[in-house]
Amino acid sequence: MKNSFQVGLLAAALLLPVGAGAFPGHGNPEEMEALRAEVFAEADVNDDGSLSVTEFASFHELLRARIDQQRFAKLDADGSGGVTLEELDAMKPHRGHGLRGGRRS
Ligand SMILES: [Ca+2]
Repeated sequence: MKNSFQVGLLAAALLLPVGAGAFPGHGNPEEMEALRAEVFAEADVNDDGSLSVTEFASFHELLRARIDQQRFAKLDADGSGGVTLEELDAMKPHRGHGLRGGRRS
């Protein structure tokens, strides 16, 4: 019982840093805020200042697409239009502010 609980905690802990690293805007709240406002305006098709259920769904899709675009651009260090394994690896060390950063071996 205890073991499966601990394994569950470990699994959750291992997933956290990856999840945080998935959103480049996390390091810059102002950038993220600006992006959100921009995407909100884009998703608000009838321009009434609020999102309908349909607009809300498209807001999420648009936001995700924009975040993916930004993330890709940051990963593609040489601007080749493709991300290599080395470029992916290069992003890792500076993001390690999770559990790994606290426990050095
Ligand atoms: Ca609207």
